[in-house]
Amino acid sequence: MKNSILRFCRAFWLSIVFYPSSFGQSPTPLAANGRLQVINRQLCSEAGTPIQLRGMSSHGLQWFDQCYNASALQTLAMDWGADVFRAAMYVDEGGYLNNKVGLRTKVNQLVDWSAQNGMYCIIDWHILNPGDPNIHTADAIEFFQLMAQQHAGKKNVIYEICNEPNGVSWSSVKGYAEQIIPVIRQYDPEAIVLVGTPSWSGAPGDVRSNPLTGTNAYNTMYTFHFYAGSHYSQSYIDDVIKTVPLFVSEWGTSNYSGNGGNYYTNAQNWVSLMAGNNTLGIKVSWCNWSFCDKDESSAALNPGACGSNNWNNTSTSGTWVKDHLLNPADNFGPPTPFVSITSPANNSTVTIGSNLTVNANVGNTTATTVEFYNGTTKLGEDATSPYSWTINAIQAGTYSFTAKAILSAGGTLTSSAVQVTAAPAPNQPPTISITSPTNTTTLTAPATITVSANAADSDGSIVKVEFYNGSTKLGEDLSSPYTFDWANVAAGAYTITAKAIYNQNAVTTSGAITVYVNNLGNPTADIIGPDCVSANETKLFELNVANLPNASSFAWWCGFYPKYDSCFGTAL
Ligand code: IDC
Repeated sequence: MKNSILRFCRAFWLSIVFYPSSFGQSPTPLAANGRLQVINRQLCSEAGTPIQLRGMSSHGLQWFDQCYNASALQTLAMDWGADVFRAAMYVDEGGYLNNKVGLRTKVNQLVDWSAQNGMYCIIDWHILNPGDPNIHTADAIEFFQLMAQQHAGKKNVIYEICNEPNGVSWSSVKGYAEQIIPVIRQYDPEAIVLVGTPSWSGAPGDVRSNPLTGTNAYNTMYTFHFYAGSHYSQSYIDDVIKTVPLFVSEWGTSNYSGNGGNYYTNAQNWVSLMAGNNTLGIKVSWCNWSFCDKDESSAALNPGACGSNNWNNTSTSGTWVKDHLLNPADNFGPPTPFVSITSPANNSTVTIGSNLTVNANVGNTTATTVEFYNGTTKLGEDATSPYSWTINAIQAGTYSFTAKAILSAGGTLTSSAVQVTAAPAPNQPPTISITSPTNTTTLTAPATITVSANAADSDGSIVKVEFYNGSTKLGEDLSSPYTFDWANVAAGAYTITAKAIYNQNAVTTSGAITVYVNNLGNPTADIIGPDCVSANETKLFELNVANLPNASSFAWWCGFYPKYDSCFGTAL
């Protein structure tokens, strides 16, 4: 039976009773999948089944209000087979910042109409011009706090926090995301959050070297947007989805302008990749741009369709996309049983001699026992959940752990392997600090500067400590207490450091101290100026700062001679 007929039946029952699934119709996408989650970069149902959501994005809510009412959303769910509706709420361009209350009300209605029709709803903070999401962080925080408070606990809400960052780096977008995600999580801790990527959500690969972490990464996906007339980078995306959880929250059959024809051959290539035809078989969810009746080739409805509530009056693009929403029909199938090793992480390293616990999780089925293996060697087994096995004082080597569940219903299920290396603890560098003289000590030339340092190493031994003036080595000491006498030092300011060299070739440099040496009591060297001044004569005396690097005051005196005053000065 075709999905469209099933959906028609659901629409029929919906109009009579409120809850269609009790009558044996196919459950709605929301009823079938419940609260979504991200497992191993894959969007999954509440039960842990990998799923793909397909649906439509609105155009700008501020421009096409009449396209987004209760009957439109019902038709999208029932006739189009949409699993998800994206509410594209432009921030600028006459959008949210122009009409905050009105657009919040509209988004709230769209969330609820989506839920009533069994669809997920993406709340899209549609930044586009300007492209830096950080420009409106304060408004975004306020908006997402209100949204998360309003919709907390509803299973159908997905938050998209920045549509298409452009002219801005990933690290800057990440900084924005790190401010917004906690605001959402405070009220709606489990919801899926979508984060835009640089270059109009065209560069999700930028995330790879610097992804969000911790709770900011939990149930978070990154967006990729493509337009079939402009984007042909399938092999790039096939590679990116190996490491980055991806959601295509917007794509069009047109070129990137939203217009300029339809490119169905390339659109088919993308739809096929997103359906799971990629190296790892990952299903990528998508929303098509756009469900509106604007006269542009990406629009799914013919001009005038919205004003007459004619939601099946599709353009050529709308006809193509609707067909690809309905065929193949959704397959949200029964949850797949699985066993997986939850820790340690794949490709992790542990310290030789430590105790390592391997933890396994059995889902969507029950097990009587879980056996733990290193390669083909059985390590042991656990009959109670949470399942684990501990290796005491692990020896050097490379391990390949698997967990094998002996199922209650008979048969076995084996996890994928987790590789772990047991290696020596990473080398700890030595510590060193100068204990004397204290920073900014002032001495008199010719000075002897006695430098002393404390140096230690927790997992090795100190070979020697070297003492430096700037980058010039002064000397070294091979044994503790480490000290060096720098004798006969002329006036000047000196930056002194000490380096601890230890037996594994690592070096730690101490913090620097500055020592000042002044030429006290040497008036002729310290003072630039005349030897003698006549009575009542004004003459300039200058300090020779090269000799007096740290002088804090200046004193001068004059002796009386029959004819002249003779004056001397010095620094203190
Ligand atoms: C386009 C609309 C077009 C509108 C323009 C400016 O199709 O009618 O005039 O925005 O607001 C995106 C954006 C999306 C664009 C779309 C097509 O997310 O807002 O819509 N597009 O240009 N990214 C790439 C393409």
